[in-house]
Amino acid sequence: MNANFSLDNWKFRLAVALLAGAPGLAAAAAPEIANPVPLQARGVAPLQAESITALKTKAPLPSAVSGDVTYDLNVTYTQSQLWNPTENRFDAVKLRSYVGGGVNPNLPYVAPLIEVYPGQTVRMTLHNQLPQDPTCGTSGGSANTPHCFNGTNMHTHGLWINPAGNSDNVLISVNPGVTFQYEYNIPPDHPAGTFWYHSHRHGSTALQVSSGMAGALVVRGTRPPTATTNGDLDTLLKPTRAQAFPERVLVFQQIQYACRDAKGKIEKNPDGTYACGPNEVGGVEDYDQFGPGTWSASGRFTSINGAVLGRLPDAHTGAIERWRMIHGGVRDTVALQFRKRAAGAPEPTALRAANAQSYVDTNCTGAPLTYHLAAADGLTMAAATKTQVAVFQPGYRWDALVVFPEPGDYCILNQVSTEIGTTSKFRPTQLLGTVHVDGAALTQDVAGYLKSQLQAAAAINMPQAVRAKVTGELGNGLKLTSFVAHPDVQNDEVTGTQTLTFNIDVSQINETFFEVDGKPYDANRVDRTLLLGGVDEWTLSSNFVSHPFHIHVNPFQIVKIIAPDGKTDVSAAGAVDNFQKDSNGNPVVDPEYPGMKGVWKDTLFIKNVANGGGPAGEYKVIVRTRYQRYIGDFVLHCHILDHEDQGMMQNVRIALPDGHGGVSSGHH
Ligand SMILES: [Cu+2]
Repeated sequence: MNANFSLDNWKFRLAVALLAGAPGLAAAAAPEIANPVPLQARGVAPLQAESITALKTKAPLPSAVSGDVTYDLNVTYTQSQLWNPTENRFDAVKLRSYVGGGVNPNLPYVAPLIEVYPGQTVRMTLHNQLPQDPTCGTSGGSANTPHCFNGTNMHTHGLWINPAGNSDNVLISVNPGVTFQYEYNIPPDHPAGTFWYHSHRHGSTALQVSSGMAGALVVRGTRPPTATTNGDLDTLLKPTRAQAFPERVLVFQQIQYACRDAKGKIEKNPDGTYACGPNEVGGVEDYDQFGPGTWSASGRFTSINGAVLGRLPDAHTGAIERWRMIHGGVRDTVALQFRKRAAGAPEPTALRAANAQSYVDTNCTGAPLTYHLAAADGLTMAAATKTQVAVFQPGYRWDALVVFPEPGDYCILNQVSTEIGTTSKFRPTQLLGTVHVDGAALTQDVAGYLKSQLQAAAAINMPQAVRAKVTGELGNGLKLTSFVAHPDVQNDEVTGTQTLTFNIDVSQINETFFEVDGKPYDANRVDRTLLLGGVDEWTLSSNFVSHPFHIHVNPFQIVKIIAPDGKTDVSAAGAVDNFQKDSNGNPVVDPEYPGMKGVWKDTLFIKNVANGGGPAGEYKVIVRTRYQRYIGDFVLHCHILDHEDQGMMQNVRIALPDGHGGVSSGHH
């Protein structure tokens, strides 16, 4: 059968396969990767009507937005299929998923896109329609043993909103049969940017997110900079006649489905990759699917917007595209790189572990594409930063400004990523998808072109009062100073310190403990009480392997990251982080930290590069955060979500000061 990658052809084959009642048997090309379908708001007009297949050009920005946007999401088992490049066919799967108005029935394992403006209230009604779990609540056991997989809740990752009550509260369980309406008041001064949402019920988080229960949440901005205030990057990237600034929203997911034999054991191929027979249905049903090395060993592919090894809508040379990218996976790094594919290369069909790398080596042979990172975890950076690889840990977002300089086909690669949870294993490059580019080749280098095009956009889009300032900043190292949401935390603002150490205690023979500061999570313990209005400097480290730190509510600013030598600040622009050694003892250069100084984030990798852990491999990560506006109880945790489920989490409380230097408690 001749591989044909057109969407219509794929849809036709899918329809035939579904009519035949054997979705697992379809042999067809992988689907086109559209932007996620916007979740249809109930009772109000959607913010933006848009094609699901075409690359999106943003609608004109409204001048002011307020009121409610009301969304409904059902949590339910969904039977569908996922492309399996290893077998060159679709596998039938049945996975817990979010179902809401607008979900693409062919790609159901990515949640719909939610869009909101600062000043609006999102009312999201979550209907848990998963079946009752008879084992839940009867078996006892530790809260840090994953349990009750059909209980759920909702987290709006990165939103700077109230963590309590019916807002961004993850300390509740929405059990099967229960409906709950979350109410997210997005304050008028909330930054615009790329955020996401996912389930966060302690004990089922990894299992549900690895089933695809994650989606993009974009806060759109309409506020240009003024003489006295910074503005939204969206206002600079408004379409002009010369540049449409099209946008892609890309959710990377690691859907680690498996088929099980009669005894419940995961079925595997001789090479150790997960195996599903043509008549079997894959699922994510237990925590033996998670652990160090399990993702790469499974042979599964990181999906983009629910599609495995798909093709993005075409791009055009010279178009400045905003790629809003979200790592919605569970535990493995994605190191994103683009390389032009050799002319005449075959489409990637069967990519068994043995030949997946050789396909990349033979065909994805262009030089790595240079692109620019403009926002980290949704927050616009002080300058657009040139890179050839963006390192995503679970929970990370990067907004990139991508310009393809030449026509042709490009490989989208997860380039030789370090595996989280171990420090010495490397996996081969994984092809995640392709994008076709048409048009004439650029005659200018990408950085110079970007600068001149953004300056031209500033001349049109920026108000007179700030036009010269913004143009000057862009001309001076592509600075985006006028679009940064939070002012730098100054030395004299800091009112206190916090320290945090991740650890995995493997000293016990029968049980492994996942800990923060030497203790597994206890739902009934408040681990830190922080003062509203305070500004803390945190020192973060890991005693054993590396973990992505995530804290809810207030973002933090990276001050410095000290390498295991105790002196090198690897967060500085141009720093070289080569303190990790490969299995031959040679240093490995890690692009993860250099350039992070001053960046605002909500999730950050805390490295330990010593095999076996301990202080010899510890990085000291210094960040600062302000506790503003919101009080209440919430969590910080490792964003390797099976670590979180097993106890690598703390309860955090922000409380009012008592007016006498202490913490207010009760009514006194
Ligand atoms: Cu961890």
